[in-house]
Amino acid sequence: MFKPETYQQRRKKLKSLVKKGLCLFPGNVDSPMNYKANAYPFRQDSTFLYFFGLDSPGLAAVVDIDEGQDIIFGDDVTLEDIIWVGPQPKMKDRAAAVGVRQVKPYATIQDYLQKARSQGRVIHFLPPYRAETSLQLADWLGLSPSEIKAGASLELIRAVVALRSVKSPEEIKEIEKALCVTREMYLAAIPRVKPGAREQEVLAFMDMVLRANGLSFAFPPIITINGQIFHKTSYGDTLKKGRMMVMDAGAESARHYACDITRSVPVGGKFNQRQRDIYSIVLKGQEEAIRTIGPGVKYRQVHLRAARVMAEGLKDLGLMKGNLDEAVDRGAHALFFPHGLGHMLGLDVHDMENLGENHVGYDQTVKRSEQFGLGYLRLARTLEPGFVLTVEPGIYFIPALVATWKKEKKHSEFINYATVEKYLDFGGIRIEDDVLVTEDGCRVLGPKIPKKIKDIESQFS
Ligand SMILES: [Mn+2]
Repeated sequence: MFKPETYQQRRKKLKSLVKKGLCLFPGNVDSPMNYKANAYPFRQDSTFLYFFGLDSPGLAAVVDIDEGQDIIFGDDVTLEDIIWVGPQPKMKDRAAAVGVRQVKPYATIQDYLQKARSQGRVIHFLPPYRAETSLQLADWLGLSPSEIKAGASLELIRAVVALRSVKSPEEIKEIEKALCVTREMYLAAIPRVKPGAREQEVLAFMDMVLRANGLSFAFPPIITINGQIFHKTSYGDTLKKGRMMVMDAGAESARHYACDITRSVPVGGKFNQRQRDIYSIVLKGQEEAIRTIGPGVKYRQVHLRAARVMAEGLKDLGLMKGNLDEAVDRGAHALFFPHGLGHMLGLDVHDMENLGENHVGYDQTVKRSEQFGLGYLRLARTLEPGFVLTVEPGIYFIPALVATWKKEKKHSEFINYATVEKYLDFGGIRIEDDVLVTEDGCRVLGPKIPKKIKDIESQFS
């Protein structure tokens, strides 16, 4: 946890942004895997962590704007709990550690909320993403789960997004701690990318570093020689020379801040000419994107800049042709780069995505595009100092997408399908780093993780 003042300050700012009523923050509960006592690893709700810091199931909290007070609802452990899980600090002391003086028994929250409702006060809550939370809110507020879904407070969503989007120095430190461990993970895993190994063996080396540091993954890692399948999270394929291993993974810090790094490594450690060509294009796109980032810049522009630079490289290789400004404007590059350049990063790897991507990554002036590829951009809005985001361009050869576009003669004035078809066994390459927007530009967070071709090759001996 941070200092109590950190949480007090955050709640104070929340009170200045939400005009009246009370803000209700249900914590997460244990979620059973196959029976109640065999639960998934507990992960506290990120917004609850942000305002109240306490990292255990069975808690809820209220920021009462009207009466200017903060309350945590939770129970001290019973003797039975102590027998099974050992002694725990008192709720009163736990609450004090996050600057909260008022603690009430968990069961009293229903009466508290009913009283507030009977007084006609507004109860703000965020859209729940777990069924248990929906049912809990429905029960507390006397609404149906579908009414809960529709009843989330836009005012609270906007306030939370405004606060959580700008990271404080202590939050950035957390992300960088996660990045230090993530670097170790990559240094352990990269030399294992050898022909004959399985993806899961490479993953095991990352896992070992994580566990030895007492941490876990911030999201299910992608460790695959089939990088053209974006969210492939099975690890059974055998590594073969000529394939690129795409590794997209990140540790979550002890205070639950995420990081998100991707490195693409040739199986066997030596880039062949084709891999060198495509890798250099992606790296150039990423470096140019990072150079473009700064306050006041729209992230959609950064995305399009990366796309334009990569299109140039693809044209040099004979994969694209024609007027590239027009090609990028019309979305032809999305054959190779169909996803967005990046997303916000913080307590969640896709930060605050549960509050609605359009509230986090878009604003009044930047609306989501309907174009294939560009429309997948999670973050498009104008950047501000304190934002932390990922920069992750990629080039992929997705056989089904190539076949469909070719058949439709889609963008045939910009794409040399005959040449593209020679790359259908290539897979994909993505390079990702985490970047902090500063007052005058940006800073790549964390220690350096091998990225240049020679630095990757030198990891293999
Ligand atoms: Mn990412």
